[in-house]
Amino acid sequence: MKRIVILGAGESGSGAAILAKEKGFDVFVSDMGTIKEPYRALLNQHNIPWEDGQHTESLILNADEVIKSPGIPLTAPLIVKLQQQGTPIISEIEFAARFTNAKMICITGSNGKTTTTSLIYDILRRAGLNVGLAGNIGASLALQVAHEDHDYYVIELSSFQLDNMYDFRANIAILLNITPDHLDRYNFEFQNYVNAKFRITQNQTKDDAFIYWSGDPVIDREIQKMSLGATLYPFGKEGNAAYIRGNDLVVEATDTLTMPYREIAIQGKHNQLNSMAASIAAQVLNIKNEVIREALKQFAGVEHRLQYVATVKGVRFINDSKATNVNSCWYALEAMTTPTVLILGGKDKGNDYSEIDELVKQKCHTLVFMGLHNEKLREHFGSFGLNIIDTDNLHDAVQGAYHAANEGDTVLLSPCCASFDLFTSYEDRGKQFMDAVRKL
Ligand code: UMA
Ligand code: ADP
Repeated sequence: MKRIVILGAGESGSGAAILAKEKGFDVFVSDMGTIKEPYRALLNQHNIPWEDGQHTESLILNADEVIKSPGIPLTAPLIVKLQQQGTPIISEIEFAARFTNAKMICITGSNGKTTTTSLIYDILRRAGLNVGLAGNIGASLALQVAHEDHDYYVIELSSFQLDNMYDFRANIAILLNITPDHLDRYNFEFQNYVNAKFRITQNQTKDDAFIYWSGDPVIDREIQKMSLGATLYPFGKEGNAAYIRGNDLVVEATDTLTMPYREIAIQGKHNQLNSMAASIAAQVLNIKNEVIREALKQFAGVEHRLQYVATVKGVRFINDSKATNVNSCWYALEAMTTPTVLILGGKDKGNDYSEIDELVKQKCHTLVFMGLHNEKLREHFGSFGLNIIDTDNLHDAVQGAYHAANEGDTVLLSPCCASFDLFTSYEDRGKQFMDAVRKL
């Protein structure tokens, strides 16, 4: 019997273990940390042997194939050892896809994945399709394939998941943009990260669609270098499969849809692009324009992404906690229409803040640093002549921002950084921010 070892028993690994067990493999799960209770219970319920607190090499190096959780870096010593001895290492998505005939609609990019994935999922559900939402969002693909397989999956793919995908084929692949992120996982080489993103196109044929933002210089440069098998649907420029003409969003991938972009519920330039990508995917799937139009009008967006929280004594508070890199903060600042107090900081992933210099100078009068290591922020923004408030906790950051703001201003939490220095996740950071604002 083929032995499959699963490394990491979070959402991804526990789902993969259950699917592997149900498909009759000899399964073993190993987690370096402590397996969280719900996942531990799931493994026990399915009689799957596991260990935590260590990776016992003698139980792992004898695997025929390893499924690696996306949070484990490729440079982890055990992964290097497995690679050296030639053991195939795949991602949970690669594994799960072997056991379903569903159509795969996959979304990647540095920013906008969750928003676009959720919007496409919403459109497909409105169209009455039997669809699952998976990947870097919600329940793992593997668990859904094991227990409630669907006809379509809308899958958000992170570069970490793409890293270990080889034979997987996306029927529709969307690449929204590529800007520096997660460089700490890519040997601080941007090209390594770019290559991971482009894996979304591998194995595509002309029957498949590749939807991408034509305004992105990195995507544009890479496409010139490659020969892509898929039918191409660029968006963003007049004449593309979707673009802005005057005050209208125009989508003409397989049909023609025109609607005033003011009617799109999620606002901001970045959301126009996300809406274009989603609408093209929907047209390629032959979904009626009326359905797409209604979804665009009603889709409320996703929490922690430019989410309005409250107005306190004339000061608007916006929670953009999911802005975990510099480019997403750029779009948030770009969407600001009032003087702004920006709260930023956290776990720096090798950030280059110069991308937001101009917008910070144009729109912000105060910067509030919120993190355990604010030195890099102080060094970068210290000479801008702005009011700077240096904090190491959320309470002080919110209080400081509130007192620095004038009536009519906006306080924007858009941190450019991961949250793991002070919070358990970006959701935790966003929730704590909203709670603190509501208590003002
Ligand atoms: N672990 C080891 N050995 C190690 C390191 C970690 O065993 O060397 C263990 C940990 O102790 C832990 C488990 O691995 O128990 C966690 O694995 P994981 O970090 O891969 O987390 P999962 O719960 O499996 O969630 C993963 C994705 N997480 C990451 O990529 C970090 C989830 O994306 C995804 O929803 C889920 O699989 C299902 O596919 C989250 C995420 O933060 C949302 N993604 C990153 C992002 O959006 O920036 C990419
Ligand atoms: P991801 O899943 O790729 O992290 P999200 O949809 O969760 O993307 O959005 C993350 C952050 O990026 C939010 O702060 C959001 O306002 C911003 N954002 C959303 N779409 C885009 C886009 N197309 N380009 C740049 N920034 C975006």
